[in-house]
Amino acid sequence: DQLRALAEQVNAATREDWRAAPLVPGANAAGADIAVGYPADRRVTVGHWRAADAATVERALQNAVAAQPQWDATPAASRAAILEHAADLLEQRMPQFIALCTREAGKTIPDGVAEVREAVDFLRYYAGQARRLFGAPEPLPGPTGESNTLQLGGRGVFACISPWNFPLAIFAGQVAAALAAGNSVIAKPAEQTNLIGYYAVKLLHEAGVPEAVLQFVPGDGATVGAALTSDPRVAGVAFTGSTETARAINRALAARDAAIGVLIAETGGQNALIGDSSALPEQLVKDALASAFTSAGQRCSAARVLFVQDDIADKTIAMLAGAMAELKVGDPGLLSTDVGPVIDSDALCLLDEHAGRMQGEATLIARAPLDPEATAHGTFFAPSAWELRSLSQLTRENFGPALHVIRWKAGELDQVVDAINASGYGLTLGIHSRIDETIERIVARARVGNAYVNRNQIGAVVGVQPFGGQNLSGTGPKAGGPHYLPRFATEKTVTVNTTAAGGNASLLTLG
Ligand code: UN1
Repeated sequence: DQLRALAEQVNAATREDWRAAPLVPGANAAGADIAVGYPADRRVTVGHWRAADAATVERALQNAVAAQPQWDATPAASRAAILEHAADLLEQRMPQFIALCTREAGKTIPDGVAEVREAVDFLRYYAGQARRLFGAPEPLPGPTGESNTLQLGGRGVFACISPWNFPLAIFAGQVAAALAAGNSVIAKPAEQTNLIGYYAVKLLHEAGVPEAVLQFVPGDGATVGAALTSDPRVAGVAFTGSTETARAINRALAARDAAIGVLIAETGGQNALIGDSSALPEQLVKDALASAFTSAGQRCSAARVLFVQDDIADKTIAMLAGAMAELKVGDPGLLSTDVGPVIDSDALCLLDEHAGRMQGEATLIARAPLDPEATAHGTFFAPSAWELRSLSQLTRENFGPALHVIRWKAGELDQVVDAINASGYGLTLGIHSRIDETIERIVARARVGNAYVNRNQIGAVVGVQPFGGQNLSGTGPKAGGPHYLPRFATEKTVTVNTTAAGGNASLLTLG
């Protein structure tokens, strides 16, 4: 009932004239308008945006450099209060932001709710952390006659390059951490979700972030993104997206004739779910479905491969096929929809290509039905599952509702984990087992960032399950964890001799 009432508010907040343009004080917003189509029905235009040109990016850099010292000198508690005010505003405007997520990103309404909640959580979490870490730095232990403190401050200008799959939550997480730490921010969201980025930046301005401290420069990675990451005035980049793009950003940050910029990247995954013969089949299938197909599989945390022990495999596969036949694929604005569209036609092409390859190499387990009328004009991919012989048949992350099943036999558990590690990715891992030794053995051997036991493996909660991977899956530190915010900061150790004598109390005492 609550969700139904919210859905009505979302519908009432849905508009077709959303507009985004660069938010850069002193720049002219010239250029052509680019139309944004509804992923569920490409004939519908939901809004327009205008890209930043080179002069606008240059102006944004100048503004950001000029504005940062004052923002850095603002007490951390004041910065935190602004971010907390933004969290309150976002909560009040949940229906509008869910409407934007549905119309621009094709998110279902429950996904939209989770998206806004996560954004609110990130704003409050980093605000709270900034109060503690920046407000009154804890004195370090040291000898008498000396005071030692570690003081945190902003690094300078941060570029926040956020993804379309969490256009509000990850955007808010990156921006909140960078701002809380005393940086000025230039936000360049993924092109697919510029409307959400624009309205989120406007909301942060309304909450009190100065316009030169948080600027919005929409555009593509090759021009706007590259202009930012190759510029020596940018001290660091927060990025979520592909491993390949993270590599390119890292090269750009190192190649500049300036300090090597900091990269904080969350990238892809080839996430596995392991079920052994002690797993409860209903629970395993339920969690496999949720992990693989929620958000149309467009989460880097999503399960891509289910490793099931052979003695429960037939039953599990039959139940999976049965459950997939019941999935409702269609308009994300309807509460009855389980799986919405994928983000755009490029994403659909890659998935279709993968399905074509699987046809020759794997056994189809199930494809969820697509209602031709509801899906004819959108970028829909029918949730699909195939049985594979080995993980090496997957050569890339398939970003969408595509699940793969591989059987394993007793005695092969270590090989299964080694194969998962050998993919090079290390983001999430699901384990379904009732045997403690098995669970411990898998957790110890797997090189992953987030392991989930007997539950689904998506939806990490800020501050509760710090999120992020190893190896090809990212640089760390984990988002929503205690070490993320300090990575956006410089550390200055300040040692003061509190006596009238010269010398070095540390050496005298400890040396
Ligand atoms: C991503 O999909 O880019 O745990 C990462 C989760 C989310 C994943 C975010 N926090 O499902």
